[in-house]
Amino acid sequence: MSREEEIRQELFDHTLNGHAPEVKALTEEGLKLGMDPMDILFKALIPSLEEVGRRFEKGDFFVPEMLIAARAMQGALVILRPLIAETGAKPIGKVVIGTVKGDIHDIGKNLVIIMMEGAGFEVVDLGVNCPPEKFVDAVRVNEPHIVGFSAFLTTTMPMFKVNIQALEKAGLRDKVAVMVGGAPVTEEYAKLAGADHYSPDASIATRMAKQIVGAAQAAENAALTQAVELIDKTLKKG
Ligand code: B1M
Repeated sequence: MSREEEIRQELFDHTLNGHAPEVKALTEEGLKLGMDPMDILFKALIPSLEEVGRRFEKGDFFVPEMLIAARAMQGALVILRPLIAETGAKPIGKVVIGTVKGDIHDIGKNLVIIMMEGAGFEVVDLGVNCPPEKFVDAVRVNEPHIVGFSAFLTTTMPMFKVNIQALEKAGLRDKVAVMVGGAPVTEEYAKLAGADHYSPDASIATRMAKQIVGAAQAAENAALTQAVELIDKTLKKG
């Protein structure tokens, strides 16, 4: 087994057992050896948290174990984040995102943010347990292309619809694309809730966000061309 493979395995085991100092040290060692940050994330840290979830479901792990595993993962994310997210390029679009009311899971949401920032988006993070009014205010103030709702519990998924209704009530629904995601969410559920887009993971969410902004800009350009043509025609008539 190469040292890189050992590091992946050790990262998996130490995250599973919530050993934050080891996870931090292994992440640093892996990077020094030239390991890809995305590789560390998707081949070691995320699979480990998935295993935590499986053990919780089976009753082998309880909330404290989930919590320390999450903390260990977050320590690694602090190190990986600048390597994945900072492009220094001019923002290609704006996104407001938060975890819905009643839900305090944030690792998945934070990964979406890191990858979107890495792709050049300006992201306004509203944190966790975010009430509808906070989403509405942030959309009004920031005028984003996309507002994103994360929900990780079947009991908090209904907040998608509540948030969308709050946007409608505030007259903002047609000004922003709504994207939803989170482990228990499905495409079908997203449609039923009235969302425009659903994405199962952070990288698809980022690709989708680029398409949404591209389509919005194309529509803007078409409207501009139409306006210019109309002015041209009017001037010629005159
Ligand atoms: Co909780 N938890 N948890 N938990 N937890 C889950 C989600 C669970 C699936 C575990 C299980 O039973 N297998 C289960 C939910 C079951 C359900 O409802 N279907 C569960 C439960 C039940 C609970 C509690 C109710 C437990 C209790 O108290 N009895 C409680 C609820 C607290 C609350 O929110 N009110 C609870 C608490 C916690 C901790 C606080 C201990 C901790 C969270 C720490 C933190 O986030 N800071 C925790 C953890 C760590 C987990 C698991 C183990 C890991 C979650 C995670 O970070 N996954 C989780 C099990 C699991 O997911 N397998 C579990 C890794 C992450 C990268 O994946 O979150 O799916 P994910 O994010 C993905 C996609 O979903 C997507 O992209 C991300 C990256 O690719 N995505 C989007 C996310 N947001 C998106 C938005 C988008 C698009 C895509 O557009 C806007």
